[in-house]
Amino acid sequence: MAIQTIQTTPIDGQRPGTSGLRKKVGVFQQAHYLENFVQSVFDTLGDLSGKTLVLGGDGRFHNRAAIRTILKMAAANGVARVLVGRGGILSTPAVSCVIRKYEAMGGIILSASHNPGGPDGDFGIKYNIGNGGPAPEAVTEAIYQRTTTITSYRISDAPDLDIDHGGRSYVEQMQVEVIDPVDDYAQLMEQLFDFDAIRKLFAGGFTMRFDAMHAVAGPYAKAIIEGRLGAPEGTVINCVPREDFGGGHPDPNPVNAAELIELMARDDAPDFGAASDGDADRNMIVGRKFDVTPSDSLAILAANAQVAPGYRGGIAGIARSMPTSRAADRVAAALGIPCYETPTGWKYFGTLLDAGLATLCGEESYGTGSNHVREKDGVWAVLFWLNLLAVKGQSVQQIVEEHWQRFGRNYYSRHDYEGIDAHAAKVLMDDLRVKLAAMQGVEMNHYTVDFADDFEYTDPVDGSKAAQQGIRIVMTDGSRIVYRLSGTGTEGATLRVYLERYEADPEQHHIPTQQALAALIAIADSVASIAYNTGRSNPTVIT
Ligand code: G16
Repeated sequence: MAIQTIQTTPIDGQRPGTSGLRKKVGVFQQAHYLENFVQSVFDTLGDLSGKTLVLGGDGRFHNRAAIRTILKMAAANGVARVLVGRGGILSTPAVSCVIRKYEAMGGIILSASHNPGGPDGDFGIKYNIGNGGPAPEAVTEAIYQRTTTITSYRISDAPDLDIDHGGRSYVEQMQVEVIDPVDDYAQLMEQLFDFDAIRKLFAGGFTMRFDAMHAVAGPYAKAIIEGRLGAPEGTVINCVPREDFGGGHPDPNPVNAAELIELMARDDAPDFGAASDGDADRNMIVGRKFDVTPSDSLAILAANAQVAPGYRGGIAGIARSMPTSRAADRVAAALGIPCYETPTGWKYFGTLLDAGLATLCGEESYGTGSNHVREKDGVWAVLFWLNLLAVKGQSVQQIVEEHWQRFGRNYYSRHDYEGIDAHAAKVLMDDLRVKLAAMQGVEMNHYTVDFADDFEYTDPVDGSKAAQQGIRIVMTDGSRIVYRLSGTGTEGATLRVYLERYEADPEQHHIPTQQALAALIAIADSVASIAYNTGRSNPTVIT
């Protein structure tokens, strides 16, 4: 075995987005592409001697090849030890859990999350720091800067390692420990939730369907929900991770998880439905004939946190991304705790969680989590709901409707225009920015604009700043329209339009969502000239 230094030149476009570097598989397969990025990560981290790294991914196409390369590069860069999930498998929240448990310096996650996989699909890589969470902007920017000046990378010429069986081996001086992907995570879940109560729920005939969408949540959900909690076999479906996610789009929303939604709409539907995404950090919660929005899910878990043993002592605060509905704010106000509003991206929650300011966090994009790890966590959210259902003895619908009665309902929807021309998207956002100053007081469709701005954030813990995080038009009654460009897509641009309206009157809580938001939708279209700018008369996806 020998360590080789390979000459290379910078490759354009390696700036990480909302959550790491995501590109088409073909881009990652180009000579030196992955290596340049990984070497830039190692160069940014500095001295790696004596340090432990965690490594794993969601099992998508190119996962194994990337793991082989990264192990050889880690060894050549002086890393002391790598904990790698068996078969290269570790969900994003499991990486976070393992980093924290074994006090690793950080971890490398191979995933493009909810983006489709396979040879023509997407691949991604991101670095998580020692608190278990995504590297903050300052670190990802330093990595990017390094990719622009890189001239060589180091790699061992050792043969490929067997990662399909547990145990220890060596690459150069570096110890590699192949770990069970599920064990550490399952132990953590057992500490947080009342597994006895959930076991009794299933023993009493409660029925559930968890759609793992052929992605990495499968092994976790199967081992915990069927294995440890006694749900009947078949409760977890599509549970073997496949390199192409079975050809599907592993994004748990009512559009992409249509099979589950159809099942849950039947008279004989299970009591509870759930799904998660490619790397198991997102979740969708569904009742019988009843979808729960991610924003409501966050608010409901926060309002009922004391049902779970891990949160019995109360929660210190809630954090939500700016476009997420303000349902959680009402809960925070009732509990007398703060609610923090951050830019989109889980990385912005890290400092709040570390400082103990927030306990629960959530995003409209089907992400919910807490201070147990530093990533959003799909299986965690589903277990929290199971704990809640077990304690309350009510249906999903009853729990949500009772919540609305107490706090009011925040009607909420997101309209996505996917794969639009990147220049057209920029023009649309630039035009909106120009209009902002003149919008205050303007009346449209019975709404009056209270203020309009481009969201800026100053982290209350470390003072770091983020600008241009979404254009918001806020009405005098608190209704909102928010426009953002996605930071996770790999083709053209995706415009997201977020719509929210608050309704206190329980008599008005059962209007179909798109109808309840119709006036705001019309305003959103006309203010941004969406059809004109994008050439699209309808969104690609409505959630
Ligand atoms: C990532 C981030 C999330 C963010 C989501 C959507 O999720 O971790 O915090 O809400 O992207 O981002 P965008 O609207 O920019 O596409 P994931 O599940 O893809 O890692």
